[in-house]
Amino acid sequence: MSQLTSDITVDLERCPDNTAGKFADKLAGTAVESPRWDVARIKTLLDLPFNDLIHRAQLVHRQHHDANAVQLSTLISVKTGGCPEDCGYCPQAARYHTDVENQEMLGLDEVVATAAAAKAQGASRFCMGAAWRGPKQRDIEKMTEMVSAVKALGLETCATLGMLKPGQAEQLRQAGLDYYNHNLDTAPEFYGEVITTRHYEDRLDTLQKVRGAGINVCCGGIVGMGESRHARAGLIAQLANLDPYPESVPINHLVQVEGTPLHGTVALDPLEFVRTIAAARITMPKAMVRLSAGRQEMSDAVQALCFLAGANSIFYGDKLLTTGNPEAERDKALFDKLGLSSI
Ligand code: SAM
Ligand code: DTB
Ligand code: SF4
Repeated sequence: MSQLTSDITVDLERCPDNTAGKFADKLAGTAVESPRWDVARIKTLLDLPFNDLIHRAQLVHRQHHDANAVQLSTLISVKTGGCPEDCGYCPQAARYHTDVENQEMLGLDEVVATAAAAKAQGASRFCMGAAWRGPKQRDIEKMTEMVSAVKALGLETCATLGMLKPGQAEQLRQAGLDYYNHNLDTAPEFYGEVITTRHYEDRLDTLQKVRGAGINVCCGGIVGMGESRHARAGLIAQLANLDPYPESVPINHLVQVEGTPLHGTVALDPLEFVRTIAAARITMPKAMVRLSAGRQEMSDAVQALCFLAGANSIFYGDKLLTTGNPEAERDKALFDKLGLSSI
């Protein structure tokens, strides 16, 4: 074992759960909480020989999860297109010319029927997304009806509606919302290359509102936007150092959509994506790590490596919000091939 690898091993054994780095540093009589995972430590993880990294991720994964169980989550876009924001990856931003057609908010019946069908297909979680900068009060009222009705079907509920104003998270919680998805998307250093109409701080602020209302935090990012490995370490560090770290961490691979600024970005080596999943698993042991957007373009072999690296949830159903996702039949065949069970 290399010196580097054995250092990391020692580190992880000392800090097997979300306690890494929580050692008080008594300097001049002042107790200072050191960051639990600084960027350099995560970069060291990402730089490990691939087999060592995956081995570490498997050890952590098996300590906290059933290694052969993967949660199925279905997505619905309850309000599509026409978004005022400028997220460089997003086909729903009004300012980019993509094939996405704007759609008014869906009605309650259609959402409930889609959720019931997803449950019948085996999904246990249902995530409702809207192309908003943030919801207006009348939107929240409709959303709370949807959340209650989906929850009543016995599904875990998640919503991703953009930035929240004071009081909105509480209303969603009261309706039965289990998780709120709001991604940091990338490292602070790269963020400005991708989005200018809202700031990193705004995102952290919404996450705090979600946490404050007692809703589980679902927060992750996108890989393959032209960022460096150092920036991927920076994203994972931001997520892992949230206190507590998110219960749910979606790792998306950029889906390149014609008309968006990030269309044409040089493709990322798929093994870099797998490494990012492994780093998420190691640094956030108990979280659900979700292999999210980008699976349609991934081989079965790369997806299998993602599961090996600690991913334990996928989006299930032939559409994400506006882009494609593998057909349910392809996923069933993949699960059979890998001996995975769905939860
Ligand atoms: N409008 C809300 C917001 O941005 O918070 C909620 C919906 S937004 C589409 C949810 C997340 O989807 C984004 O934060 C981003 O991480 C992800 N996403 C959007 N377009 C993507 C793409 N082309 N490839 C990968 N992930 C994407
Ligand atoms: C997340 O992190 N990924 C999902 C979910 N949260 C809402 C969204 C992926 C969207 C991919 C592009 C699209 O289909 O429009
Ligand atoms: Fe709007 Fe969300 Fe797309 Fe950004 S990611 S443009 S906020 S829908």
